[in-house]
Amino acid sequence: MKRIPIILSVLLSLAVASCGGGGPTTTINVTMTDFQFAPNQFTVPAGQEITLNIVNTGAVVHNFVIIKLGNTAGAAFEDDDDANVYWQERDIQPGGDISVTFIAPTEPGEYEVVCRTEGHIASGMVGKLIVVAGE
Ligand SMILES: [Cu+2]
Repeated sequence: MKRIPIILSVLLSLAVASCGGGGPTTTINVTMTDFQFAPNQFTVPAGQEITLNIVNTGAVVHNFVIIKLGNTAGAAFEDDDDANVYWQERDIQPGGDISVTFIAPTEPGEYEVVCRTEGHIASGMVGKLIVVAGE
């Protein structure tokens, strides 16, 4: 009778170990359209180098701008938002694709991602970078 709890605990630990999918990734693939990021939510491990692969399938220039934790660009990216930029890749041309790297913030939390081209936030070019603590 004492074996049942042992078997259960083995099964439970196997189940926990297999739940790795959907976790943080060090590679982000994002497609920019007029006017969206697809996908628009990215989960990355804190402090790690992240490879960002961007394709712009839209007809206009787009940008990938990460806003510092606790800040927001609001309804429009203005000059005074520059001070709140954590990292950015600017002027990805229509039809263009690039691969760049950046270091994820060390502080876990939800960071706003926007396109700073005038009018694009209002048109829906916002996303979320979710930074999770490393293990
Ligand atoms: Cu844009």
